[in-house]
Amino acid sequence: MRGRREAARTRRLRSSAARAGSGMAESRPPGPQATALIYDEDMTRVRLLWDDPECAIEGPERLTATYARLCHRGLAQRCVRLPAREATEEELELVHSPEYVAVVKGTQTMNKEELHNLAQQYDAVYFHPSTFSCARMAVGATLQLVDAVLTGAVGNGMALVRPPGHHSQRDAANGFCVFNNVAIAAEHAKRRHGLQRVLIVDWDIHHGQGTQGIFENDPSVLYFSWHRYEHQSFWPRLRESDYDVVGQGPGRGFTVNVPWNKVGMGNADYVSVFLHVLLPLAIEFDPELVLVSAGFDSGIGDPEGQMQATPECFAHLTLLLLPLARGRLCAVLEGGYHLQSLAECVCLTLQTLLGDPVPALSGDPAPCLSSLESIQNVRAAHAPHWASLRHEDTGPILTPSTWRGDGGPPSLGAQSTGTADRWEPLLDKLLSCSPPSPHTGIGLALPDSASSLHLPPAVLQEQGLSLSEEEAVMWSRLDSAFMQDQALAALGKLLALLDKILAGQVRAGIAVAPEVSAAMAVAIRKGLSWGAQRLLCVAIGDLDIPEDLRDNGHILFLNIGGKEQLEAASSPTCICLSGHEATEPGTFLLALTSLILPVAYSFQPELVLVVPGPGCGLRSLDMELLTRLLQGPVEGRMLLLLQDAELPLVEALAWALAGRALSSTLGPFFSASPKQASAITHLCRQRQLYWPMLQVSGNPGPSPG
Ligand code: X5A
Ligand code: ZN
Repeated sequence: MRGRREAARTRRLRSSAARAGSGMAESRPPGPQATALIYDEDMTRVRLLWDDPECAIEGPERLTATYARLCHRGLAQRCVRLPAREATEEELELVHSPEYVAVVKGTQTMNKEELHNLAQQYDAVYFHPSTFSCARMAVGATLQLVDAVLTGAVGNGMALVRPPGHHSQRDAANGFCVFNNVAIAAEHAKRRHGLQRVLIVDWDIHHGQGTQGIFENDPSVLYFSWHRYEHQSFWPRLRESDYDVVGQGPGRGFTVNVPWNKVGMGNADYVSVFLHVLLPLAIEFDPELVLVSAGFDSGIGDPEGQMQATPECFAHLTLLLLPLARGRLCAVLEGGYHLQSLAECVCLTLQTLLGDPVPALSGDPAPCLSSLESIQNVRAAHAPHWASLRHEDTGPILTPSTWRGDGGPPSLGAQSTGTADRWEPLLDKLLSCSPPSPHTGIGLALPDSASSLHLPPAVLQEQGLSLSEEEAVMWSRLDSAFMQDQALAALGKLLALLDKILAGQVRAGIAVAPEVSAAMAVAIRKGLSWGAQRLLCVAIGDLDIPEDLRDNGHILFLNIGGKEQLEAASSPTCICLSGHEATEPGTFLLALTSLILPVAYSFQPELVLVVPGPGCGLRSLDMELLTRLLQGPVEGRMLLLLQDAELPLVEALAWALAGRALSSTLGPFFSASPKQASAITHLCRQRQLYWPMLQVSGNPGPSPG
């Protein structure tokens, strides 16, 4: 019965997606990889009818300005447009009480005075005669998006909705929110689609206490929120927003709160929390669907948040979430009150959902002391509940009293607009810059024998240069007597492809070589001769950096799963996690989030070389994951060097370079062996003074050496 109804819904969705798409010249055809966008002008009808400075920021122009910019950038046109609809009362009651639904329904026929009186019963809420219809449409739009993603009609998507939802509770409106769009969607995904694990990522700058309350006992919904807190002095000023509130009963460990105790948090703080808190737990949880409570009051310039994360930061946050749930991600608008910043942040989020490479993350790649204390505290609070944190000797939880007030009095919260003004000039510069140029494609340097691969559209097949023996010897430092024609041809193709990447004609590429360690040395020499200042080489398996390239200040060499290298321990530019166990799934995922990505984000390379060498025991899924995520810190400029034998990998990795979601979910969690976990922790501590994003606590690390 349910199966049949589901199938009917799928057909409806597919045909409406096709209809919406056919009118637009550049629409991507609906399919598993398409990105959905839902926007309906009807949701601009709700507005504030009386004087209330607190609520005045939540106006219709939030949606119109955002949508206008999406169109201007050509992003809306690349999406599959799905129609919104009004949710049924039955759907609202998945989360809300019938009594509360009736109260909101009653506002349709109220006059201004009655609306005002009702609003007074709640905190920071206004009503309008169109509130009931708009709020039902905000829920309905969210459900349309979730249905489209879960039926496979699209890969991911975004819903631009008003009113927002995450403060709304079973029986109460709160903080501009009437119905809890995302909570209803999570419940719907569980009940109507049979999902067992849903992750909600709430990156709005306010605590979604409504969502937290609805799922506090529920282990099937992992709720993550960061929020401006300032030791409970920022709205909604709740004790239950602190890091030590982790859920109740069977839901213990499934509520994750990261309080920001200072304003001005920036890109490095946000990305650090994702790498060191959210991702390890999310990977262990292995969600089937990711819902993002996508509020952009956490972006720079916002008068509520007073934070400094730039629009590109949201591209990185999105990229970091896409490997989960096979990319089944639904972003649903919550807050965001600086119109230009909001619009730009939404653009970068949607662009990433569409698979475009993410732009560089600006600013100092070091989290501040206050955010490190929050990271330390939330990791300690969750260590009892998650295997991925259990090995951590997280140190004592710092109680607020030991550090409250250090660095000056807590800011006044929403009343102080000083920070926003100070950021205005930077913001203008940031937001007026021309739209990013369309990214260039992928290049492949493959042996002639490699044909009939199913590759993403518009890949360049490198024909190669013909190299003289002298040139080959110069680049490879190998005796030409050992070089066969095949090796010579591969070398010529590799150099030609790298030339194009370095010149920006091609963004990323894959080169296949008969001898990958020689190819790695050639690629590094080529990068240096071109003038690269920061080259990151991630080598997996038994690979060593050639003597002449060691301790070169421009190369950072990361070796995972190779032989023990004693000299490496003392070299700041050589980081080795040795032993074949290092490439087993559990250890590798831990190394990826806690070591590889933090080092890469701290180093800010111009080019990344990824080299699975002899004895590389990584699953192909882990190679896809590494390929997807390591593009973040390098604007997508990545060269993969594969051995001939790895040819079957080429296809999957070409798609990963082109921005496609992973081919499967990450699957059941494996934990790292205690020995490997402590080796990783040791490396991170040892290197955190060089690479600040490795830090996970406010305690200073040892001095290097
Ligand atoms: C959705 C959202 C904020 C309410 C702030 C009240 N609500 N001062 O961002
Ligand atoms: Zn908010």
